[in-house]
Amino acid sequence: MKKLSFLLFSLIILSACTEVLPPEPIGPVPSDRQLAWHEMEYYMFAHFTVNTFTDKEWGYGDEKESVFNPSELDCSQWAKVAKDAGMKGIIITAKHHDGFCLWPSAYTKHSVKNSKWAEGKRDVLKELRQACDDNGLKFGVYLSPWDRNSAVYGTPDYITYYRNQLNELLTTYGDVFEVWFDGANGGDGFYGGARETRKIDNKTYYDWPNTHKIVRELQPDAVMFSDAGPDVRWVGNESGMGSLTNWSLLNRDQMFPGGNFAKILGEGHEDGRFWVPAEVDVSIRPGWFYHESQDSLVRTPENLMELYYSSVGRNSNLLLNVPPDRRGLLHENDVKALLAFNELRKKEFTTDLAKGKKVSAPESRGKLFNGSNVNDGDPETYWATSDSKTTGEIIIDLVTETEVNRIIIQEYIKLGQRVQEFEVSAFDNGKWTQVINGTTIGHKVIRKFPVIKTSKIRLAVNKSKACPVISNIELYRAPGE
Ligand code: FUL
Repeated sequence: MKKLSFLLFSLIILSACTEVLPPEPIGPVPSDRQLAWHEMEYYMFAHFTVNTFTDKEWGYGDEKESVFNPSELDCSQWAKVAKDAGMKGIIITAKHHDGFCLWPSAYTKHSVKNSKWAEGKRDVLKELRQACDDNGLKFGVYLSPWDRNSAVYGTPDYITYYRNQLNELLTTYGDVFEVWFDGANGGDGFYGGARETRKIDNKTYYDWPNTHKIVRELQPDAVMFSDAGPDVRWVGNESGMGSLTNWSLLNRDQMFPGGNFAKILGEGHEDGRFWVPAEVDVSIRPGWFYHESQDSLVRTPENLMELYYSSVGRNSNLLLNVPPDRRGLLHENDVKALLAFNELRKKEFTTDLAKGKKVSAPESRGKLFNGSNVNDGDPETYWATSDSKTTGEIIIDLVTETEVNRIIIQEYIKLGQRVQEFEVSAFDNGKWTQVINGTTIGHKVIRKFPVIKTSKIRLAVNKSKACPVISNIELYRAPGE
């Protein structure tokens, strides 16, 4: 009898302790550099090279350096626009497939140093770095692995060349937040005058693991992007569409840049062994580079808003390309669209209706993890259930009948991505009516629904890999229906 009561007593103490302990992480979790990247959400891609002047998308590699000659290049204009548009950084095509370098690389003649622009004395990267610093933006680089100018492309010497350039970029221009490795690889090109087709084996030629080591060593805080990570993955399309089901997890060890993985990349792997979230790269114009003929084809602010929902709203970051024109400026039409989109975005999310409202959760993991953590504005606090539960619900009491048509939900991803199915319901005429349902959440989902008038909103997690851990819920009444 004594033994039994001791056992019971120990059990009670144990369960009381686990009630107050945070949940254990489940599966892979983001690194600090990835967490910082998740926070960025929306930033600019700047495609700029000889193509801007030759009106091409893919330069052959035989372009004369003299064609690169912007008349009014002003990186501070790019950075000011990016900042005013609500973006957090700029990634520049330091070298695209044509091999022309926007910085005076010591390893090639094919760069700004031999252009007509300022008699070869200026450096786009240096100026952009400064402009980013002046405007509180982060700075990132795209360095095309495929180089249609290089005579040694396709041989082992090219890998040394590529790494030398990477080294230059990562040691000369200060902190880099993202290094972008493009998957387009091999084909025909100038190749130092050979003018031929060179095929490489995507899987082995670049010896990526050793290139990745260079980035880790020189810029430990930078994330690396490619079709297959290692830190950030391509979303599998260039049309701005994140996947509704989107795991930030990937079995990246079975993949490589330039492989045929587009279908997998949208959803990721539910059982993925690595944290490799998706980035949506898309252009504000039909092309990646500036073409005068596309001045009238710039996306509208409304269309950009749709892109925002289908990227940031689907647990992805949005890398929006805004190509500088032949003057070396962002074109007036693009600037207008970007700034108007920012205004739309502000109107869409003006007043968080959940803020300050009473939140109840029938299932909570003790006081530290109760429902009020989801609308306290603190991303470090969260609602969680006890470990024995993989479902749970949380109710926001809006007090009076309130119009709502948008919801933002965030998981506390430091403990892994968990939710597999959820639904949002509104209290209406004495009963709950489903408003939306969904699968994954992750860093963030933003969902639209037709305006409802309700006094209570409920988030129910119906399926989760382990106890649900929700850090934030916001509700809005956006203009329109
Ligand atoms: C692709 C490239 O071939 C395009 O030119 C562009 O740079 C895009 C972002 O990636 O793979």
